[in-house]
Amino acid sequence: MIVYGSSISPFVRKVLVALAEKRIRYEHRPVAPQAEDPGFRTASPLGKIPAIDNGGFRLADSSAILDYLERQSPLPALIPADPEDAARARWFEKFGEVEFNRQLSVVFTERFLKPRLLKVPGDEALAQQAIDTDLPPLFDYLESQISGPFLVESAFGIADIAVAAPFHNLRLGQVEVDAARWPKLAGWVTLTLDRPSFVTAIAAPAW
Ligand SMILES: N[C@@H](CCC(=O)N[C@@H](CS)C(=O)NCC(=O)O)C(=O)O
Repeated sequence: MIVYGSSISPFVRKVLVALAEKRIRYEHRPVAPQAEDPGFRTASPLGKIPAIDNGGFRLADSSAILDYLERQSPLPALIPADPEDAARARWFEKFGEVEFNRQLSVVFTERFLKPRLLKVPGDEALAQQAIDTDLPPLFDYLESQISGPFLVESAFGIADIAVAAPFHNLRLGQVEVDAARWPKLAGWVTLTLDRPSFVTAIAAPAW
């Protein structure tokens, strides 16, 4: 299987973590969004990362890809069998992708992407607004939901993958969860990002 996309993307990271958890072998091509690579553009009609090509089966979108991987290689299960747990896992996946990603990408863009990669100044006021005002309610919510090592059920799965993946981008924006204010969240983030699958995904080439 070929996986397209820079590991700096939280969505690509989701796919790399799921592949590592399921011990599926892959070839990583760390292309940037909208890259001209013809194989990538066929797999990703909108030019977004990630995308995969599994022996000619091409697919974009991290959620669609994780669904496909789950059906192709059911073990270890990353989507719970119980209907309510599965629904909650999906909720957390969407929460990670939409609400959380929207706020953290402000921090990531202004503090990392612009100054470090695009070589233009970032807007620190925008980053600070996200850190001081927009992210804390989301952290409060996550703190209220954590009662064990995993977000849903008694096993690691897509909820943990999708919500933890963006936290690495926050780290790149020099933001760590304040353990005094959000102790359960801080512990869960550290535990999850320290998993071998996350360590491998984070270390994968960005370009
Ligand atoms: N829902 C998609 C989102 C993918 C996405 O937005 N990726 C970003 C990079 S983090 C991208 O490729 N953006 C380029 C663009 O929107 O043109 C997924 O889960 O894969």
